[in-house]
Amino acid sequence: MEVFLNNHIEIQHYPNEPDAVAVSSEFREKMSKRRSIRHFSSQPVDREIILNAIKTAGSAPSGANRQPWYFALVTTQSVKEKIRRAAEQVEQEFYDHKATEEWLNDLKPFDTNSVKPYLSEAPALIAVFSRSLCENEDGSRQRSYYPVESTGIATGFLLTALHYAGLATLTHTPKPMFFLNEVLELDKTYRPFMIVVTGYPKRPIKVPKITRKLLHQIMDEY
Ligand code: IYR
Repeated sequence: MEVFLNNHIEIQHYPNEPDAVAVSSEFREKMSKRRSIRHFSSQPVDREIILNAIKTAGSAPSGANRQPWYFALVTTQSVKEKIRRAAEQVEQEFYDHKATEEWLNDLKPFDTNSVKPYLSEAPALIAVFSRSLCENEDGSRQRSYYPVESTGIATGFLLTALHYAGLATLTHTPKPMFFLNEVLELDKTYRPFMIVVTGYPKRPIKVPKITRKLLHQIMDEY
């Protein structure tokens, strides 16, 4: 009889999946179809899909299981517009002054500029924050570990879940992003990580022609 630590439970996951290769290949194919979308239709999104995707994000691994993430789901038009105005100011500074020539040149294929209609047109914005200090149930504060790495993983889960449910996404990271704290009235323990824009794409769906690195370009075997 095996002995477990008394704070451990036995689980029955990880069956030997007979079609594992096919399953992994289908998943690869599905994920490879995700594209960053910059034009959204006004078609509403079932809130349940987004809540399920945020729950999925909340199941990500994190340092000492502190779950140091926070998701602000923004669907109120006036709040989206506030975020858009603030983000466009930051982006204007980027395009006019901060970005190097090289950076602007590298962005040319994506046809971006400081105007961000998607921030007010997409049905939902999910502002993702990481927290180096988190509240416990009793209101006391606890430090977290690897908050940014953990939140990055959770955001990957979020994007995957939204894509799996047929929603388009865009990751948007105007820098600096502290305007999110002001607009959403969140204190400085909430560190803005990313804005995930989601909804259905506006048709016809046009995206830049891009390629993906081949396996041998992104891995080696040792
Ligand atoms: N944040 C700016 C610029 C930008 C930067 C990178 I790196 C991109 O991959 C895309 C855009 C913007 O959103 O326009």
